[in-house]
Amino acid sequence: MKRIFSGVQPTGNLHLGNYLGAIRNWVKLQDEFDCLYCIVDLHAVTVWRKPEELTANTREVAAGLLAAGLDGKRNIIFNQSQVPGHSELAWIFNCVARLGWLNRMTQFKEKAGKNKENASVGLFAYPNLMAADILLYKATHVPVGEDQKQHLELARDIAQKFNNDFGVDFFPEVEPLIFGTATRVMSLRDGTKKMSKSDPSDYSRINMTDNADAIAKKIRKAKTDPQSLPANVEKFDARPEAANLMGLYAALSETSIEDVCNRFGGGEFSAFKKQLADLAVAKLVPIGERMRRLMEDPAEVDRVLAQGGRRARQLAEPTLKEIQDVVGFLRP
Ligand code: AQP
Repeated sequence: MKRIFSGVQPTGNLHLGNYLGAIRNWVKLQDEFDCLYCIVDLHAVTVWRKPEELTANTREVAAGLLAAGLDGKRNIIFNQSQVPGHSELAWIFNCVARLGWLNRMTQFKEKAGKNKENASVGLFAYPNLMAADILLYKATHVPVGEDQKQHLELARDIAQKFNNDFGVDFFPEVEPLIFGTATRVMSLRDGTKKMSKSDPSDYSRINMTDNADAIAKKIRKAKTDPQSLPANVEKFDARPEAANLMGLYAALSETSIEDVCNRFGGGEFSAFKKQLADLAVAKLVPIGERMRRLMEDPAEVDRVLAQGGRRARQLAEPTLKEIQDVVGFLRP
């Protein structure tokens, strides 16, 4: 059986990068795989969050997933803290993974910044929890963006070391699913920085709840360079903002980047931005409207999450018991 596990942090401001790089692909995968989509609130608290914001963001992300077309019946949609097995398996993996492995994780270095000594232990051990998320359900495939590739490699290493240490063939090999387009949508203010929920500038990202005016304004104000649009991808390295906007057009219209270069290359940014804005509005506004309606009905969102939590626990509990037996924990 092919099983997908994927997660998104409830850190507010779901954006076009989350949609194109992850959620839209998840919607396609639900036809082919048995899928668990998890709102990873345990990961979110590796950085301090206001409790009421964490709760609200969890509901907002759930609403975003449902509004984008994920079916709460066909998929298991839940927030991570409802299933204690994630934390329990993460502890075992804390004892399997080596310090040296975690020291190599580039995302910790980026997120901890200069003041590494002051980062939480949870932020450092984050990849072990991610390995637990995936392996608790013996997921076979994980859709990953560029930035998560290193963590998935680590999950594979942990699974292998666990199997070797205990002389078992317990955890399957997890395969990455990498999608061709929009693996890294960049900030509208700086084409070298990832579009991110936590960027202080709201103009850096298009939020899934932005209305048509906000989307058009953000695209109009997006940073560009003084030249006309590049006619081929060879120019992209030197022109990150043009590459990002043209990449967005390709991803939203589901055409190739070469087609976008052929169609708009040599043209002016202003005319292109109008077309990009129309396209983004057509794709995102209906999702944003559904999302807002769902956010006005938190009971319905909570019902989907509660049902997902129950189903996830049912899947996780027997696996966790088997893991405890492998490790030798007494279950009297
Ligand atoms: N800019 C992006 N381009 C393409 N894909 C992206 N994803 C996130 N940003 C981009 C993908 O969305 C999924 C969920 O991501 P996440 O919210 O769990 O974590 P993140 O990657 O840390 O996202 P942010 O926006 O940068 O959040 P903050 O600012 O809170 O750290 C993942 O599949 C991710 O690849």
